[in-house]
Formats: sequence, C-alpha cells, structure tokens
Amino acid sequence: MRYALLGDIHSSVEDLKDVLNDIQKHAPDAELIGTGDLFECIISKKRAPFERFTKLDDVMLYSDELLDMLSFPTVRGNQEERIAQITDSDEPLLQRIRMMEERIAIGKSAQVIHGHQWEWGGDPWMPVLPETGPDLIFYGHSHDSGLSIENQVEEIGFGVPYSVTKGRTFVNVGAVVGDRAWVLYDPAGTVTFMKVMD
Ligand SMILES: [Mn+2]
Repeated sequence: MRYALLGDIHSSVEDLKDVLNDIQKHAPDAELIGTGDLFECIISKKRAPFERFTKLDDVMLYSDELLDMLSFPTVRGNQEERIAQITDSDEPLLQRIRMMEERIAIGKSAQVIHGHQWEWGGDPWMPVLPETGPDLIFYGHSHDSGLSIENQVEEIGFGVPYSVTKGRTFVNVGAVVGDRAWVLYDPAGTVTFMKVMD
C-alpha cells in the first residue's frame, strides 16, 4: 500500500483539484492522508484570543466543492485548532474539525503530524526536530518541501525517490496552496516529492 501525503491546503479549491488529479495520475492506488491546515481561518492569530463566533461562515473559508474533495483522514493543523477554539456551534463540520487527531500512524514506524506543536525558528524557518519518537515523521506547516535524515538537511528534487531507511527521517510534505506539492510514500522504503507541473 502506497500513501499520498498532502496538506496546507488553506481552502484552496483550485490547487487541491490539481493535486488530486496529479495523485490520480501518478499513484491511483495510493491512500490519502492529510498533514493539516486543510482550511483557512480568516480570523488572525492576534484577534483570536479576544473573539468568539457562532457560525463557521464567519471564521473559515469553505464550500461544498472543497468539502467533497476532503474525504481523506487528516491530522489537525494550527488553522483547525484556531477554528475550534473560537467557534461555538453545532454545525457537523465543526464537530468533524474537533475530531481531527493530532497524529496519525502509518504502519509501525511512521507518523503524520502538522508540526506547529514543535518550536520553530531561523532562516530558512525550521522546526527543532524532536529527539524521540518514530523513525519516520511526515509534517507540514512551513509550506516548504524538505528532507532531514539524522538531523542533516538533504538536497531534494521533485519526482526522485529518496530512501527513508538511513536513520531518523523527517519529511516536510510542502503545501498544496500555491505550490501544489505532495509526497508519495512507499513503505518499501522511499519517499518521492511531487509537484504539479503546468
Ligand atoms: Mn500550519
């Protein structure tokens, strides 16, 4: 079973359409898993502590077309956390957002997490990678595709399979919004960074 990882969609219908078509083209057998920030919260981080809302319409961007495409399991991102934090309503979509897990396991040694839970800093903006945990972690949040093996940042290209069996490996899946990037994971031991080409 292969996996297609995708996230940081930020409610971009057009970019998501292109990525889903790309997955269909290159890996129609792959199981989809989301890395979080599927939705765009329109209330800023600054305003959020002081405001409360009773309708998702006032808090996030979404449409039926978007929701129809978001049928795969996903971890929650900081956008979903903010939406849940500032909205009080009985809309089923909000219940669904509240149910999103922080982590999803893939097999015995791989895990998916959005990554905002870690400390971030520097330029390029990078997370302080946790020293313990699974051998293979997929994350997002920074909208940069990237690969770290044993705390070493590796050069990557798109469409090239990289081994994930050389030590503790962190895969930054990149963003659907703007970049139309995603990652194909083959549990036989490789990841391939993918990007929709025009
Ligand atoms: Mn994020």
